[in-house]
Formats: sequence, structure tokens, C-alpha cells
Amino acid sequence: KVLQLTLAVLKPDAVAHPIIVEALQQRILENNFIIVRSKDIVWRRRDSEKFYSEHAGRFFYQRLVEFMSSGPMRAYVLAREDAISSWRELMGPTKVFRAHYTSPSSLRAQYGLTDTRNTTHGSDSVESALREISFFFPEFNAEEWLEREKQRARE
Ligand code: DAT
Ligand code: MG
Repeated sequence: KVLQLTLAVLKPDAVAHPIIVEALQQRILENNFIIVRSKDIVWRRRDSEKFYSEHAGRFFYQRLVEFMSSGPMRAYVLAREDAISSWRELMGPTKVFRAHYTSPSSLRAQYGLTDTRNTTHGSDSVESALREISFFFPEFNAEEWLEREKQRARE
């Protein structure tokens, strides 16, 4: 089976607490994701605004960009079969309230504080995964990695 790549981010609410980072990283590994790259990063406000430009103008946008540049984050390039949808499923729904009801064992249900401070980010499509990986890891060539992975799967 061919591996897929996704971008996973532990948001500032999670990274503020080392024990939560530890627990989240444990969940990543337990769920058979391979950590291909990882880094700790702090955003300027303009990084936040750029990353979330699709949400510009929404009522939560200011809150969101403020929060995402409020402290350190940990970003991962994760590989797995169906990495994108598997990571989204493990995270649970965007809204913590909904997460509690529909996916009580998800990361957002267990660690999320509010709809904004919801612990984790995950890419939502193949295109956004490539875009977001290069946003966080400009030095990492995801397309080349995936090409090599396809070769490997053929052999
Ligand atoms: P996701 O992070 O699940 O992909 P999204 O792309 O719709 O969700 O939104 C990006 C982030 O914006 C989300 O993680 C938290 C914030 N956000 C979204 N909807 C919100 C809402 N109704 N209230 C507060 N924050 C919200
Ligand atoms: Mg999204």
C-alpha cells in the first residue's frame, strides 16, 4: 500500500503543556503514523493571516490568527496509508462541543478547550497537504518524497 503525507500541527494551547504534547505524540505513534519531519515553530501574526486566508472575514478570524501566533506550535509531516483522512478522524470535528458528542475519544474532545483553541490542525485534502507542508517545511520536498514512495510500492 502507498503512503500518503499530511501536515499535523499541535496548536499553542497544546504546546503550552508539555504533558499534553507528550500525550498527543503518543497518540500519533500509536495510530501508526510515521513522523517524517517535525519542528517547533512560532508564528508572526502575518504567518497566521496567510495560512488561514481562506477564513478571512469570518467572525472567528481575528481570534484565530491571534491565537495561532500566541505561542509555540509543533508541526509534523506524517506518513501513513490514508494519512489525511486518518489524521482528521483522530483529531475529531472542529468544534469541541461536537467532538464531545460524536467522537469522545478524539484529540479535540480530549484536549480541546474551545472552538478556537482546539489543540490540533490537519490538512483536509491532497492539495492542501502539499501546500501546508511547504508552508511549514519549505526545505522538505513532499512531491519528491511521494514519488519515491510510489516507486517503492511498485517494487
Ligand atoms: P479545521 O481546523 O477542522 O480544518 P476549519 O478549517 O473550518 O476547521 O477552521 C480552521 C480553524 O478556525 C479551526 O481549527 C478553529 C477555527 N474555527 C473554525 N470554525 C470556528 C468557529 N465556528 N468558532 C471559532 N473558531 C472556529
Ligand atoms: Mg481546515
